[in-house]
Amino acid sequence: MKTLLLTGFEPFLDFPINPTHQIVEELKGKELNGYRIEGRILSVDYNKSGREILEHIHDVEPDAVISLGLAAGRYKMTPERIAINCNESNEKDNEGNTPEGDPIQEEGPDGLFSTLPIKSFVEVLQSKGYPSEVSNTAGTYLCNHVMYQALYHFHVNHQQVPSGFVHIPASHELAVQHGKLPSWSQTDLTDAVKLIIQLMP
Ligand code: PCA
Repeated sequence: MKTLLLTGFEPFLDFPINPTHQIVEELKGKELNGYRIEGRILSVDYNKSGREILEHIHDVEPDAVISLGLAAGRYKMTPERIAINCNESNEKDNEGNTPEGDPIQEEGPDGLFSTLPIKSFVEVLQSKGYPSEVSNTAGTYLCNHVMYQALYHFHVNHQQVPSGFVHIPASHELAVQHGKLPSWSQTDLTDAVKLIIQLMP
């Protein structure tokens, strides 16, 4: 059986919970579409999260990687098209880092495209009534960082492992605690991720 590495993140900034954590907890160990799901939670730390995802790739030897991140304020499920070679944030990560446009990989290309079937993800989600569109920017915070690190790893090692990132909206639970966010039910968030896993080659 093939293996899918599914990653989420710990809470960060003023978001007391991260719904990606719950999705990963729910799906880890399950078998879907011929994949056994290995779930891992990443730190929100520019100095750690890239190393963590590479360690998980090394340990799990996945046939595919889907990373999930919270995009609080977005109301659609948004597969990301591209990761850029840049760390920048005015807002602190969980260790207080605020990089100012440093490259993620000194020798890396400016951008690396997702190798997930992002158009098919959007089509299937929309066909089931879930708001979804391709996003053309993953920002320059930890989600972009992790997406770039995984894609760069497969790029330099010439490995054809589908890999990429999907940003998700807040859950109702998070929205109530936070006070000002569009949200989906946690069940819908998890079901939407199951739908995209069903499309993995
Ligand atoms: N979302 C952040 C980092 C962690 C997360 O879940 C981001 O969009 O970069």
